[in-house]
Amino acid sequence: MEFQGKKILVVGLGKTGMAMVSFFLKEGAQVMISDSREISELKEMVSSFDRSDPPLLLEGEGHSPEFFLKSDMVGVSPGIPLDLPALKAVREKGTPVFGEVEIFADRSLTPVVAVTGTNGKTTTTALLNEMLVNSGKKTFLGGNIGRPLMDFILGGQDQEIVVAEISSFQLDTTTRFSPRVGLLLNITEDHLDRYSDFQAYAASKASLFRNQGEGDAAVVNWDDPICRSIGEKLSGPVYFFSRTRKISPGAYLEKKQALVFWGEHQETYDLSEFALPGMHNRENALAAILGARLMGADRAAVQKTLESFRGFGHRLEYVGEVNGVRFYDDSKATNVGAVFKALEGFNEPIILIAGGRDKGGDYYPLQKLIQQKVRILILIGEAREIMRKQLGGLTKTEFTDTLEEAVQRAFDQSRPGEVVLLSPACSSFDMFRDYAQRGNVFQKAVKELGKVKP
Ligand code: UMA
Ligand code: ADP
Repeated sequence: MEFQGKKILVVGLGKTGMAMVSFFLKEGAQVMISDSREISELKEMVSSFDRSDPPLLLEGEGHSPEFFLKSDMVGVSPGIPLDLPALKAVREKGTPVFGEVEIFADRSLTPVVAVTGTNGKTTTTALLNEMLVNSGKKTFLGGNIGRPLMDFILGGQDQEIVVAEISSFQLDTTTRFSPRVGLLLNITEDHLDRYSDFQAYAASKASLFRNQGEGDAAVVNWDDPICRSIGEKLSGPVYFFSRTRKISPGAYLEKKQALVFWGEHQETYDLSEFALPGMHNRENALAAILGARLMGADRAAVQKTLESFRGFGHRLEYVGEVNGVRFYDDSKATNVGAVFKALEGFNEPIILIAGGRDKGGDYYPLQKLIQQKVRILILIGEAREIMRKQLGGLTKTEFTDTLEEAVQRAFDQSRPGEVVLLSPACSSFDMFRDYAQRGNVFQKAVKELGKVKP
């Protein structure tokens, strides 16, 4: 891809957009920027680029076809809906539209291990990265996990492996990305506010493998029927992981052990010191072990990492105990699949706090678990009416206006031995900046209830 002297439009000036602007300027392009933020904010954001000749062309407060049509190429950020009228206009004209992963694919020959799936991406990507680092490998960790892959290109590409978390949004704007090893963790309903239907979303995830060739490999969840059917259609080597079936080559969970089969040869990893909660995290561990070993991690380092890895906050994070009631912050559970796994993991009666911004999917898959395990359902946010319609008849259900009130109501009605769980099944943007802020507000409210025992 040639950028020198071209007029390149960057759509969205978040982390990805800022990295793309740096890159295109370095390449000698004339850069245009379009963002929904106010123009004054955009000016402030680009002031660090110190560019007056030729000046950066800015469009604020929206995206107009007129502005877009002035460009020769368009680099879009992952959060930008691809059906934007202005994007349609440039596509009709034949102007190339791509995301930063496409530029990465064009400019890098470094082997990539990439993780996608509806849930568990961040956890698995970080675990796998740690396994490689503990094996002495020099890695670049990036992608949807929070650091654009563009930073690898801008940083001189001096790592030997790129470990990438890849979202479906990122897959939608690349045609050439091809990981040496691709991991597909699971596919359940999410982001249906952006995709036409579930099939389109699943197809986006499957596209992780579309360019793989000789020497590449896929690591795929056998227990997830959609992933399995994608894996079975691949022509290259597939390493399935499963909690229900021993497959060779592949990985299998047997009590507190991970058994890995490489044809004739077998390896065993001890998971008794693995600190992350729930069976889903053991599935993530199986995937990470396979991915790391396929990328050259050594066995002892993989075992050591399983014992030392502590994961991240807001993912079924234990907050503490007040008067015999245990509180868990699962604010990162922004879809039904994650909440399903959270509920599955408890044997105690649960008071569930859920709700937020709806993403267009169904809450029905939670019905059985709500009926079996949730004693009280407290709903907050924009989605509370639709959630009450689909889940409300199954258990005692209430509304509160704030998360703090929800925590207080949960505590007032709780009994010793019960669990209060924040696992929203929705995004946080109706009431909070992001999932982390929502989780922090929850944790603060718990701490204000009284003496919290660790
Ligand atoms: N914007 C517009 N028009 C719009 C929407 C947004 O101009 O219609 C602007 C915003 O004003 C803002 C910019 O676009 O200035 C934000 O762009 P972005 O949403 O693409 O965000 P980035 O900061 O570039 O972050 C992106 C990923 N965000 C999304 O996919 C929504 C980050 O994943 C990722 O960490 C980062 O690139 C680095 O690769 C976040 C995420 O929520 C964590 N991902 C989704 C998820 O995990 O479910 C897919
Ligand atoms: P992602 O990056 O895909 O959002 P995270 O590791 O951040 O994944 O976890 C997001 C949510 O999904 C958390 O609530 C976590 O408990 C849950 N989760 C993690 N792994 C899995 C899995 N394999 N299946 C279902 N839910 C999972």
